[in-house]
Amino acid sequence: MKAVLPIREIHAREILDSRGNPTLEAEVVVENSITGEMVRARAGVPSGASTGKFEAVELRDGEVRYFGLGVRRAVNNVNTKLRDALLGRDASCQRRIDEMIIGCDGTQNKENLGANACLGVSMAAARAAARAFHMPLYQYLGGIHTVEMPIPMMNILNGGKHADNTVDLQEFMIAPMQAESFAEGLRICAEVYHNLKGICRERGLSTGVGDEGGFAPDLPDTCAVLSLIVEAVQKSGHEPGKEIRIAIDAAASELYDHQAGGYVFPGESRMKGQQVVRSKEDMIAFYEDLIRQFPIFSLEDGLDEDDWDGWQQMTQRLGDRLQLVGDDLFVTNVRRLSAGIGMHAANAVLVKVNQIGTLTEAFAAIRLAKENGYRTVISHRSGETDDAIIADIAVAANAGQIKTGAPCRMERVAKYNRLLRIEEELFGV
Ligand code: 2PG
Ligand code: MG
Repeated sequence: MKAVLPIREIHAREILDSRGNPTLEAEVVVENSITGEMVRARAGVPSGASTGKFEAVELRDGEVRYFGLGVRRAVNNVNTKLRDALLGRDASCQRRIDEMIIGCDGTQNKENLGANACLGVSMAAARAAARAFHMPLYQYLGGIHTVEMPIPMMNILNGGKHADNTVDLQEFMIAPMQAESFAEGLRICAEVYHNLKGICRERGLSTGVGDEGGFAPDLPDTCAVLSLIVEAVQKSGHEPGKEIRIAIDAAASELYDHQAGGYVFPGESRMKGQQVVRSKEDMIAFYEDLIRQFPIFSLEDGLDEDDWDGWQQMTQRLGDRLQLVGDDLFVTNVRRLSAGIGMHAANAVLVKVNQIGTLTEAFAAIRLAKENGYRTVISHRSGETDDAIIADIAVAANAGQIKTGAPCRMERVAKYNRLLRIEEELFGV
């Protein structure tokens, strides 16, 4: 069959991400075989800091330049191998394009070409196809199924690997539970963010921000963080637990210490002058205590990525009261997700396209989650570009939730702004 949108050119380059590290940007040119029109689109690949060890491989050069973080090898793989494999192929069939990318790489974890190379091309091809059809990307990806805007999980306070403060858990987020629209929810959360800044300033706490734009003050422990957030919510005129609820990404794989045989909290240890280590049982009890005191509805990566047994226990104990999101645990990988579903580990999945390396595989993970009653949260990475594709994906997949940082730093805000435009297009608000 003649290609509807034959790919005419593929090109990648090295650009910088929001942390000043190199990442890959890909461009795909397609020809609309009906009109003869040539259409070009590009996509930027994000990059994590608290990376799960089961993620697809992000290919880095390991040379002196950029402290080893250059992506010239991945760029070269796009400009040679992927280009050769895909020129002339039909961009209007994303599944086939992605299968070819996967086949060209030939490994389980994309270590050959690099998930960064694969994803750049996968995303740019989708965007080029949408553009060639004169369709918004969310509509191209989701068709007539696009019916729902995601609820934002807005990060307002950073810790862990995303900041140099004493806060041990990585992300503290707020979600507007009763907002009439995405735009209204965004306003509510942004106002809380500003009030949190005011409170920090009044208390002499730092108002500098972490990698995802949330504030990053030194605080004694997790309860102190949550109390501050509750105060900011109240100051904004909202009832914590009703209009606004709290989500945490503990990123516990980063805290787990094999030698210590448990989860080490370095910041809390420093503030208390004694080493704080929690076993998996302690961690579950710790979360249970937190949800008793604070209106937390969602907990991501509460335990280590290898601790299936702990995840099962935690899900049994807290799963009826809490959304338990697997990020490093599942790494957007259908194999790990189906294992987790079989074990009743977690009840939601975080979806990061670069953890797996193609759009088709990310959508497969979303589908599998939904079929099994697991909730889905589309997510940015701590290292981002100005590419807002996750906004389109969240809408296309009716994912329900998106986490994309603070309303601060343009690489985060770009996603929120894209969602505002999509909402206007879809629902006229
Ligand atoms: C996470 C992400 C995004 P990173 O752990 O969920 O917030 O962080 O991109 O550093 O893995
Ligand atoms: Mg996470």
